[in-house]
Amino acid sequence: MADPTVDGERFRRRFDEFSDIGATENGGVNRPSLSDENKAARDTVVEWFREAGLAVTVDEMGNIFGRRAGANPDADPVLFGSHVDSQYNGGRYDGVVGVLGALEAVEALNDADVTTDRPLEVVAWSNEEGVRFQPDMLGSGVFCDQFDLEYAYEREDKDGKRFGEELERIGYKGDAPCEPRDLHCYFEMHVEQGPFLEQEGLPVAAVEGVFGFSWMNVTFEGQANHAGPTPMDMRHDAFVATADVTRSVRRLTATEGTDLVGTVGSVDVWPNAINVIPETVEFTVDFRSYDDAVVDAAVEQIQREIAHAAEREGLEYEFEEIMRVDADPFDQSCIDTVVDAAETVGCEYTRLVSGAGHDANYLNKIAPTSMIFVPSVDGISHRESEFTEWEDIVTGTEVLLEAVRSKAAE
Ligand code: HGY
Ligand code: MN
Ligand code: MN
Repeated sequence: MADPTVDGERFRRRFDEFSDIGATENGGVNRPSLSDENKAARDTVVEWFREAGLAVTVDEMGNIFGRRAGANPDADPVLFGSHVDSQYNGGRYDGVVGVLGALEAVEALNDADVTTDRPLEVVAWSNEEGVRFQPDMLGSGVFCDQFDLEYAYEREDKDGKRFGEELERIGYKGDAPCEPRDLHCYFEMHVEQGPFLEQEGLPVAAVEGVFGFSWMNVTFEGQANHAGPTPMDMRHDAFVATADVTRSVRRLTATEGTDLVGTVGSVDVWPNAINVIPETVEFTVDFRSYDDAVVDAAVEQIQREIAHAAEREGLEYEFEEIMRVDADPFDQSCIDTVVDAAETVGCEYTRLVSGAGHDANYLNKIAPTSMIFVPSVDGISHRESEFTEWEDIVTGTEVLLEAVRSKAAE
């Protein structure tokens, strides 16, 4: 029996075909969660999973599983995958490399006619990005008991469309229960989305954990008025307060000795007119650190800054923390398995912690978990120009295949 080998050309043909779904003219993709483009991507995943002989199941959150029988049908499966929803005008690699890489690993086993002891399951999680429906990692979050199904179904996008209705509309509100079940372990291959692997000139990282993070929604309510005759001391300008808070976010991240990162990424101004003082501004704050106490302190501090900014400008405000996920180290034996797999493959590697959130954050709460990173050129992600060298993706897939085989033999 031949040793299973990754077929980089087959994988690349698939990846290029997949990149055409929801392609943007600047080389990215626009496949936000539960959009028609996301449905087309899902349909392709289901078709390719079936072609690879996998038994496909869709659960209540639209998570797509493809199961490959093992010699020991009752053994807890090895689960591996990622997500295929994208940012608005995002990159082609984020998430997709992990789903199609997992499929390629299965195809390599099929070609070599290898039956693993444990069953294998490949997965494409719903709503990982959290840009259309917050919070992110919603599909894996319900699967790992971090959110209940009703809460998820009620999440609304900016047009007031509900997650549950949109899931039904695209035909992916499955019957399988979306709840924790026994898994032997979980692996996720993903682009690093940062600069370190490229700076080190390395093709692979064993991921030792993921930053914890908080997502917050803030609304300032001031008073629209004429930009001309309204004296400055009579103004209640919601955008000036927003700018103050944004500066505070940046100042907090400059605090000595922490790895805190902070972003004000989404800002909606009303009425958003050149000659009208902004009345309402709704914006988001995203804080992350590998130390939960640092995120807690930042969330506390920014709430004080929001209250002060509102008071200075004479505004009302609303504050909601829409999501909080704790930093967690991954399972040491899964990390070691990734390291051993890299050594078996014969590639250089390092160890990293992820600043980006992943479905693995939540899987790590119900099963031993680790991740495999491959480099992001110029550290770019969440941008159409996101790029990873194909040979690095092939190397990462070879490491994934080895790690999965090793755990499936336990
Ligand atoms: O926000 C994140 O880190 C991920 O892209 N959902
Ligand atoms: Mn991702
Ligand atoms: Mn992402």
